[in-house]
Amino acid sequence: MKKTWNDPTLKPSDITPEDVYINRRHFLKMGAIGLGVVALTACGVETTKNEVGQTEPDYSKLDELGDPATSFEAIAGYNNFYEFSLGKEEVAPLAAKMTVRPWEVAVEGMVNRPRTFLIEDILAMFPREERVYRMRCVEGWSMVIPWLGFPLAAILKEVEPTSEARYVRFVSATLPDSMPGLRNPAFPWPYTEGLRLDEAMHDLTLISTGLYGKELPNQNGAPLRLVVPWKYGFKSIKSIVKIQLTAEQPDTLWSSVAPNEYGFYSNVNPGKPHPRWSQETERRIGEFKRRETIMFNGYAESVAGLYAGMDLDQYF
Ligand SMILES: Nc1nc2c(c(=O)[nH]1)N[C@H]1C(S)=C(S)[C@@H](COP(=O)(O)O)O[C@H]1N2
Ligand SMILES: [Mo]
Repeated sequence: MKKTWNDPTLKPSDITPEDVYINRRHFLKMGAIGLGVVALTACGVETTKNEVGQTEPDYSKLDELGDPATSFEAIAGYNNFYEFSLGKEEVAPLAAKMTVRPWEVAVEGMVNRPRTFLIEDILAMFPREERVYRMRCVEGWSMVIPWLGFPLAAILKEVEPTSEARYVRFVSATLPDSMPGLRNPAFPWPYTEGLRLDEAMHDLTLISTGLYGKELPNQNGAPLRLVVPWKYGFKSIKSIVKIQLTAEQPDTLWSSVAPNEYGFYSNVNPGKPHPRWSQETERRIGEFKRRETIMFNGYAESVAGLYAGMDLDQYF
């Protein structure tokens, strides 16, 4: 029986038959290598501003679907971080001026043991592991990123959420001296995001403090950012200074800017078009051809149960 896009038991294999999947991957792999060679021939070995999206993926780091990690140059050179700039390739040079030490993160609200952690405490207390995750931006591009981090659940357990806590709210730093984008009045700064507590406690949900085995580049949200791989990229809030446990669903920056376009859940869902564009396909940075977007970004087996019985058209 054919499953509909919002069937919580949907798996990637239900959407793309395995044989098509493997052939397409093989084709794309060859395409990516081809592009890498073209880029080298045309522009020399140095990675220049205009070719970050064409640098070769790292075939020594694969996600669990067998896809290679996007190049470090692209991950650290093509960024959304509106506190700095709306220009993806302008973010990294501006963010280089952000100071990420000292850094404190307050974890507070409906918890028994509120605590302000120094970034050094966090690095010492929570052992980090590498997780190779897909990241799918709501704009229609994606990357595969080898994060270093630890489950958000570890830090939440440390502060002991009370029985009334239902949601987690996250707040980014506002550093006017280094973040010229804060002067853009189109956005209600600070950048805020939120998760339901069970989403926040899910083992896939990470606090990342690094990537490619190194410290997090500033432009990727140093010194610590959220990573929620089954949701659109904007949920993965950067440079966090506050984590609050709440009873009510928190407002988020994007849902207050455009509530009809960016819902609280924002699960990757190829069947739910953005009001202004389709979400059925995506451009994997470093690849030539667009590929199909997968329900819950390919993590349905682990996370669909969180939304059992929910109408994903209403709770988008
Ligand atoms: N504070 C903050 N967090 C943010 C953003 C932002 O503008 N400000 N952009 C979001 C969006 S739209 C995406 S796609 C990802 C991009 O993460 P990356 O640059 O590490 O790939 O960060 C998200 N987190
Ligand atoms: Mo995004």
